[in-house]
Amino acid sequence: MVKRLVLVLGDQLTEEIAALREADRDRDVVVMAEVADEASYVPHHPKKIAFIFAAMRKFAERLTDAGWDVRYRKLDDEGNAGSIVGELLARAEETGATEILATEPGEWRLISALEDCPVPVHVFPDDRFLASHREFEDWADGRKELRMEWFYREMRRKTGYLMEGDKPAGGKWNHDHDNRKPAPDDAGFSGPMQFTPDETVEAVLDLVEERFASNLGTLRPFWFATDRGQARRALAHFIERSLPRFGDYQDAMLTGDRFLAHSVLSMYLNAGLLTWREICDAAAAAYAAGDVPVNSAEGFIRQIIGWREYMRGVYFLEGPDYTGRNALNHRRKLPGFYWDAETDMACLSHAIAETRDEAYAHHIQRLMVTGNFALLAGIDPAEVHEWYLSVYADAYEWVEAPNVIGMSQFADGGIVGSKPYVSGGNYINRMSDYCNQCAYDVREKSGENACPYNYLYWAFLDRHRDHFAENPRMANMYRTWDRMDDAKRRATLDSAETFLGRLSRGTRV
Ligand code: FAD
Ligand code: DLZ
Ligand code: SF4
Repeated sequence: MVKRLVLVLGDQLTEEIAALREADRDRDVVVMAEVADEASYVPHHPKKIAFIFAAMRKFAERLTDAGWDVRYRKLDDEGNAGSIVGELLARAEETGATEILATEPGEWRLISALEDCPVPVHVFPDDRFLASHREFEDWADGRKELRMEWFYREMRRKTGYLMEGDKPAGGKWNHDHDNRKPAPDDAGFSGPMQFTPDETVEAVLDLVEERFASNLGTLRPFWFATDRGQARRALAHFIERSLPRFGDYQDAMLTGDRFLAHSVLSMYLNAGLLTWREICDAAAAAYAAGDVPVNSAEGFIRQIIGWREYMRGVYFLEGPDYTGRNALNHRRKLPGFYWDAETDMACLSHAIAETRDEAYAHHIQRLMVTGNFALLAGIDPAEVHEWYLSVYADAYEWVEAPNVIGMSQFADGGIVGSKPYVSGGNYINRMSDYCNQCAYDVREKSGENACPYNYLYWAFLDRHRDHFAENPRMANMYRTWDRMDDAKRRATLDSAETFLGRLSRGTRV
């Protein structure tokens, strides 16, 4: 019988992936490849590349042990074709295969490359998600607004998580209001489980060190889980140690603690080492056992069956042009400090330095520090998108783009968010300990020493009045702005202009 090739990508590392389920172990050949195109279409963080390569190598070994014929190409193997399609064609020639089985990639870029492949590719839906494309399209069809909250409630009903009959456990669907505590000085969070690199990981670290030395990011120490067994231990550790306080401190930021009570599981989940179901089952079981309060269990499960599924739905619903949207016509270049953390703004310097060291920052740092600043400063969303896609270990376009283009930069014109996520320095001051070590003064509204978020916030609203003045959720802010006396308004706008001028000239800010 003619052999078929089975493509397994670097974020499809599970025996349950559709193409493997459809394949025949006795007949078909699995193709996995570390390739230059995937490793460099954006300048990925070295930890992200190392994580994916190490997890790919271990998964290939696991498939081989299970009896599959796996043809694995390392990045530095002689004759590496440099692209996924190139590797597929080389394997087709080698084996005589005339058909390829694949699972839908998570980026339009690669979906279209497979469509153009000269050997026919049968693409199966990626059913590692709770909602299929069809289900999301049906939900979205005819709605004026695609609000996550309504989608989430459907997913709660569908899964039965935290349901008491047809009512939500704890009496309400969403416990966000209880999840806004600033972190105490010494909350003693235990952080994610860390793993010592084994021989496979060390070999990958050496390769990445040699080949990707100029990419932003610290490679060592490297402590990520790189196989399913380790990822399962990291999950158990999180459920026991951190989930009970996840809700309370979900939005907090603390200089001395990079992870607080966050799970740091997104890279494992997105790469296929864990499933959404096992993560949510574990959280729901901990709640049922009385080990976790409802605000933590609900807040956590919402992120996964709500936000994560919703973001994927939006990416595939909106199509390949989504990443190019720029509803607010923002054109400024991304400041250099996003790459080296060299800024006097303590919040940005911390969030970016942590990103550089860990290929990780938690949600509020991504949204309200780096994202908020980029939006207030009018940075080109395409540049913001490329930065986020590069620097986080969990970043693939299907989840990164709707978070950045939609939720964070409002560049989709309000599909993901009904209003832009912007705030002045007060929000950051309330939720963190950054401001008391900052060169700027969060209480000052204008002038050289004032916190830049403060005046940029009003300048943003003023600049985009046409866009937002009619938005009922923003009417209060415009009233406050309009009530300010002229001199104060002028000083605010002057400060913003001076600051943005310095930013454009590349002067340190
Ligand atoms: P936790 O706080 O422990 O949350 C639990 C899980 O919920 C996460 O592991 C993740 O799978 C899921 N989750 C939470 N929020 C979201 C969300 N908004 N969208 C999708 N899933 C969510 N997440 C990514 O997985 N990849 C990205 O590239 C990415 N880019 C982002 C860019 C911006 C500007 C923003 C604001 C958010 C982004 N997120 C992204 C969402 C979120 O910040 C990360 O999922 C989260 O910080 C990962 O850390 P964690 O595992 O400790 O999450
Ligand atoms: C992100 C990534 C990287 C850095 N390298 C590889 C690779 O060498 N081989 C591979 O199969 N996949 C890699 N990936 C993940 C792909 O980029 C990912 O599958 C697509 O972006 C679709 O989500
Ligand atoms: Fe950030 Fe402003 Fe606080 Fe400084 S004062 S840390 S710039 S919010």
